[in-house]
Amino acid sequence: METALAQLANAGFDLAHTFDAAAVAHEPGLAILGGPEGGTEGNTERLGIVIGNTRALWPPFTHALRDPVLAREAHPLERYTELAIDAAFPGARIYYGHRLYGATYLPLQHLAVVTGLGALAPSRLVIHPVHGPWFAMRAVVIIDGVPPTRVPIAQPCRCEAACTAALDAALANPSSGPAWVAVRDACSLRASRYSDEQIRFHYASVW
Ligand code: B12
Repeated sequence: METALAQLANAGFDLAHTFDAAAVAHEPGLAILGGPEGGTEGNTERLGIVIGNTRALWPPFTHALRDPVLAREAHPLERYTELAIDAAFPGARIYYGHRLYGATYLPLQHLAVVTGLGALAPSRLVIHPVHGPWFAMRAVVIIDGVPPTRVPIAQPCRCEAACTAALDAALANPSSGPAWVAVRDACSLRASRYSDEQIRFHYASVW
């Protein structure tokens, strides 16, 4: 697992949060993580890992975009994510945040909250204790192993009225990229803020 995670960190996926996949399988939308055995206690394939990234993604991803095949993809970041995670964990069960399973996405925000990766703020963004709102969750990998016990964490940021005001402003103007960036910027934890270039890329559809 360490080698696979080091390989992913090199590719810019520098967050790996382990949890017990069987323990969360009863949560809404997360039954799929329990696996074919339905997440029973005897299931050994229950070490879940949320793979994510911070601003560390940007240099390796922009380097990879020099490949014209990747650059021509409709969703190059999604493709880059799949290539990197599939290569790091060949044969593992992998669930991607951008793919539909049945009719829904895997509810990664809910998973992050119940496993203590972060806490949900009034802005409805999950806040990481170090990176604040400046991180993304990309996939969940399930492998054999002994999982840790995780519990939800307390909200790590000071939520001033600015946080909800920024969300209300964005909801009133949902096609405004800058309004959605302001929701993240309203958080008191800002040390890991993405570069302007990375922000523009992630908010391109609403810029
Ligand atoms: C679908 C989706 C969207 C849709 C929302 C459609 C809708 N409202 O119906 C769109 C494309 C608009 C979107 C936008 C954004 N999203 Co979005 N989105 C998702 C996705 C893929 C699935 C959410 C889902 O359906 N969950 C399942 C349902 C059952 O759970 P739910 O809690 O009811 O889900 C709702 C909320 O998650 C909400 N939502 C989704 N994104 C955001 C962002 C904010 C700020 C808010 C208030 C709500 C919200 O939409 C869902 C359906 O109603 C998740 C990744 C994942 N797999 O979880 C990312 C995710 C929730 N989004 C995220 C982000 C950051 C954003 C953006 C702020 C930035 C961006 N460029 O992606 C923008 C905000 C702009 C906007 N207009 O909302 C992050 C949140 C990270 C965090 N720290 O909490 C996630 C986890 C993706 C990631 N890579 O980390 N998103």
